[in-house]
Amino acid sequence: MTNTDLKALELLFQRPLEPAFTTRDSGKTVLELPDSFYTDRYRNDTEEVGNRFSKDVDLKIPIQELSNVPSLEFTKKIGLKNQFSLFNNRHREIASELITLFMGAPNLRQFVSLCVYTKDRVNPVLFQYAYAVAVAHRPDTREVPLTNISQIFPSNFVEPSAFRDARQEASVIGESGARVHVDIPQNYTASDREDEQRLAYFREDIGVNSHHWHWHLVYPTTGPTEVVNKDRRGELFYYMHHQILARYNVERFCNNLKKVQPLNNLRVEVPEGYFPKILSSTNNRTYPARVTNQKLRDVDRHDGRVEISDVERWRDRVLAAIDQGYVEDTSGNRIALDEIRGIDILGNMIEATPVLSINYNFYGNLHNEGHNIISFAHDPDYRHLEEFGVMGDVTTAMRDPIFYRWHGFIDTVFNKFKTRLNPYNAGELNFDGITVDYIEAKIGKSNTKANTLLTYWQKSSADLAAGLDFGPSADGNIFASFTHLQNAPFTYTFNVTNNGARRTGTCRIFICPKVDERNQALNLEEQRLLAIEMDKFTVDLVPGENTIRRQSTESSVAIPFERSFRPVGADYQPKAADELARFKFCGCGWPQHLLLPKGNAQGMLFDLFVMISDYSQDSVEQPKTPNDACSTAYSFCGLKDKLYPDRRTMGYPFDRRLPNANLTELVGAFGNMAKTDLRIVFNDRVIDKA
Ligand SMILES: [Cu+2]
Repeated sequence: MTNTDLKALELLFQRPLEPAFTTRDSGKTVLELPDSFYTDRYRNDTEEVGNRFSKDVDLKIPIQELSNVPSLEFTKKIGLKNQFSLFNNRHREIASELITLFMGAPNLRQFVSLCVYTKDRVNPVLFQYAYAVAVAHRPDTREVPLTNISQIFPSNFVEPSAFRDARQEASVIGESGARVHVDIPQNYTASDREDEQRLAYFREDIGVNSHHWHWHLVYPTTGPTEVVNKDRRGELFYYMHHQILARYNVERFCNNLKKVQPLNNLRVEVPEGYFPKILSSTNNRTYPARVTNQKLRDVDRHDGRVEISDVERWRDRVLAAIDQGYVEDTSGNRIALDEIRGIDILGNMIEATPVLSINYNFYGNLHNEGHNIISFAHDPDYRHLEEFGVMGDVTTAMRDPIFYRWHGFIDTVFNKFKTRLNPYNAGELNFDGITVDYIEAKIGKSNTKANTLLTYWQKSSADLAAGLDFGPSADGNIFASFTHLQNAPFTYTFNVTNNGARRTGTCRIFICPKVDERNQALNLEEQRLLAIEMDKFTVDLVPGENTIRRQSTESSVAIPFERSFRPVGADYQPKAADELARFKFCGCGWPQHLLLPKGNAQGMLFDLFVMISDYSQDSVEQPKTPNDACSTAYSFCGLKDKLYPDRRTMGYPFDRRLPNANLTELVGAFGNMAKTDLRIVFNDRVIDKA
């Protein structure tokens, strides 16, 4: 791939609402379109328009004619100014067709041409989604980094009044080259009268929401089979969302709130209201709010229909299948829900993906349609001409407290299945001859106490200019500062004795809360369901003593802040291949700054748990596809073009019941496990990022 191709692909992520012929990259680069590419609006002035935008540019990228001009009629059901939703069946089908079209472009140049041609003719959010999915999955765009969604559509992520300030500042500062810093306030969606507001820092975090978008981009529910049918996709749907719920519930304990109440009854009023305040880029309106005590109703709109009774029927069929221990496919064959494949079948069936569900007509579309019913609660029959609320959009759904109630319900369904399986037995848990003798977690500085970890507020800034359709001609100058939770980096140290020959183990680190919001001790079953995965990695164990050290920043679940907000624009121009690899960041992964729960001022108590399992039972024979530099957060996101790199079911050993009465007995019974008390202390100070 040449740098020009790379550049063209990168430019398509910028300024999503402006026509393709306008300059990008701080006015330095322009795409030169064939006349036939101009939409009707500009067709008569192609020369004038073309000249105007190519005057002072450094780089003109000529775009090839299309060998095959596609009909885009099928996209017209989503208007250019409509909201686009991955939960909407019709939207998903259109997206799937567009992805198929993009995947089918015969070569890279034609792919670029096709995307440039399509960009100004379809809904901009639909385009960005289908384009990103294609870039993430085409073999010839492997090297192209995906731009973080918060940089493409910043208004979906931050308080809109900040943009007014930015616009003003930008016009004053103009082209002086100075950086505009805009402060994004915390706590703008509700006051402290609303208890749920205590979790706003988590729900409205930019990293959390962009992770969620990215996950659903890597794991779409519809599209060409090679894009949808990924190894253990359904299981990962369960596990990634299960971990989000565990983290959210623990975060609630830290803030003196009880666990989320699963939304298992759609017929009663929903006490949690939510007023998002953020703007949709496509129609410049705020996302609709949901008032306190809103009743959910059947949805009957031109863009979708679903009855609450549909969802209830699917729910009952899914639960019946779990109770019976098997599902029925479309020919009536019974397929057992066993320990290995059962969870994967259920994941694809409950989400649901029509491509992979074992019986889409019968088990329906439980999770997605729940999102729809909730997201249209304010205008279920379109009488007020309102679009969906934040629950209808994967970039914004996690902002709303009800997301966790709905997913809390979905999670209880999966947990019911897991609880029906036999508890793990000794043979499935032990690793003969391996003993973990000592474990600790310690903050880097030498004078700190072991097993006391620290969280605080940090003020960081991200460049959001690429997605802003206003401002000085110099992009890359608008920085938004926002305050988010942060943790002091720490190191795990484990001493392990190997009484056998040299071998490999998988080190699995979790933290489990010891008490709930009332300071009541949790039992093993409760701890198991709230266990937070912190890290997973392989270790080489020589005979005798081994000391294992691991940095918190190396975690297999998280990606660093810088990776969530990769710089875009003119300054970002990697050239050599190795440099490219270094820059090749991908946005799927839990944000590192939320790796630890907040804890509290007194120090919230956890069990730090480590287990070393037998790698010969864990390892997976991988296909010989090239390694992908960016996929470090594999626990939640898998590996690109590879199998999920751990043969055990996800969440092992906490995904099934355990044979002991409590965690102390479990660790006592198995030498390859150990635990220690861990305290997470929250320091209520804001520290500027250096
Ligand atoms: Cu999701």
